[in-house]
Amino acid sequence: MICAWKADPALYSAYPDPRAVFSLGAGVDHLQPLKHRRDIPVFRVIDPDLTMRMVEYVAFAVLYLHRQIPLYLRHQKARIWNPPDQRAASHVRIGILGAGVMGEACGAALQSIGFQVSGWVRTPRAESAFPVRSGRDALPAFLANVDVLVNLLPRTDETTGLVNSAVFAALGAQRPSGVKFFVNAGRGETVVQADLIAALRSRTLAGAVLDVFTPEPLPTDSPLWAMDNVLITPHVAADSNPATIIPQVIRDIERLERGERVSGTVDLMRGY
Ligand code: NDP
Ligand code: OXD
Repeated sequence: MICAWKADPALYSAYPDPRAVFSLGAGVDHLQPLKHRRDIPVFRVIDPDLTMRMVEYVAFAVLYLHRQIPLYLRHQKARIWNPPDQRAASHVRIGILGAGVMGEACGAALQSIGFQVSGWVRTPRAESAFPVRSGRDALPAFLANVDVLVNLLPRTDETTGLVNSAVFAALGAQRPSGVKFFVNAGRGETVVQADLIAALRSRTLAGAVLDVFTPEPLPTDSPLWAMDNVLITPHVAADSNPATIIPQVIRDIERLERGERVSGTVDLMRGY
């Protein structure tokens, strides 16, 4: 069995017939070399510690933008005391692109603060703490009711480049609030980075908190570094914690040995 995180693809040639492969994170895009090996069961981490780290990050990012912290940082530097208007959370619509394990938890946490939350997924959802739309056809209606777009999509063939200028332009169309924000903690490749930069420059997006990029590390000459309406973090939204993850992986391996079902099943052809 192989337990891996962004392993050198040579590993998979050196050990071509593992009984199972475990991703030591939530994402599985690093396992693309195994995409056509339908015979190998692949699992990924579903860990409450990892999920809560993402909840912390997304709650922080949304509140940072919503409570105008960049403005206060600028004012503090200039010793300016100038209280601006502040919207209530209940007037702000948060949209979670990719309301999966992490997105559901983030959405529920934001809802408990008072934000209006909705989500977008691939397959119809029977039950959720907040309204969830599914499928490409439902994307425009989802975006039309979003002021703060939180991207937690995995990188797959379908999601690569999905978040583009049309998506940014469509935000909030239903009841324009004038202020649109973007948070990305999913994968950089799901966003057309040039479109994101243009949207931030034109103030189509008032601000963004970004944890993931194409490529990573973000090159030092990327315009994103110097933008006053952008906060950059170096892919740290939710770090895998060996202390919580390793015992789970061991338990899952033992379950497999006994022929029992293991959660976190991945379909690499689907991409997540
Ligand atoms: P899940 O697999 O539980 O959720 C993924 C969600 O994305 C699902 O709701 C799925 O829909 C949706 N989705 C996938 N493809 C599409 C599509 N084509 N159209 C619409 N919706 C789609 O993953 P997690 O919530 O555990 O993790 C999400 C991602 O977060 C990871 O894949 C990883 O890329 C990223 N991540 C980033 C970290 C960081 O530190 N920045 C840390 C951990 C994860 P459906 O429900 O219908 O299947
Ligand atoms: C993950 C990550 O996918 O850390 O777990 O990005």
